[in-house]
Amino acid sequence: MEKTIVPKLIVGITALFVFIMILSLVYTKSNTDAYAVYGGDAREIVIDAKRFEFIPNVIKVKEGEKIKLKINNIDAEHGISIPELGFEVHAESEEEFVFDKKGTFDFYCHHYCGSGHSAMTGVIIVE
Ligand SMILES: [Cu+2]
Repeated sequence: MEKTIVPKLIVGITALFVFIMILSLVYTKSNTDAYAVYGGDAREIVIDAKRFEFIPNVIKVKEGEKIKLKINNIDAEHGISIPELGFEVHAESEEEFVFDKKGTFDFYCHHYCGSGHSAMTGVIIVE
């Protein structure tokens, strides 16, 4: 009896371990993309804005990708400006952009929001 239970236990524990590993991999993957919600033909990226940071502050997009940038103001009115590309998202709004130029582009808050306002920056990497 014991001879058959032990190998089954080992197989069971191994299967459970593999299952947990796969789950954690899936979770890690989805967590890095926590702000991306796929829908329609544009990929939606929600950026939380609060004094004095953007979360996330590094955004990766693919060249030619259509993105719906949405700003979620947590404490005050903030905005997103990508001067090099001529893109702007105003407080409590969303805009769609096609990123058709490869490179790294700085973005800033363009609503004055206090003493640390100028520190509210981030980058969009188009690859
Ligand atoms: Cu701001």
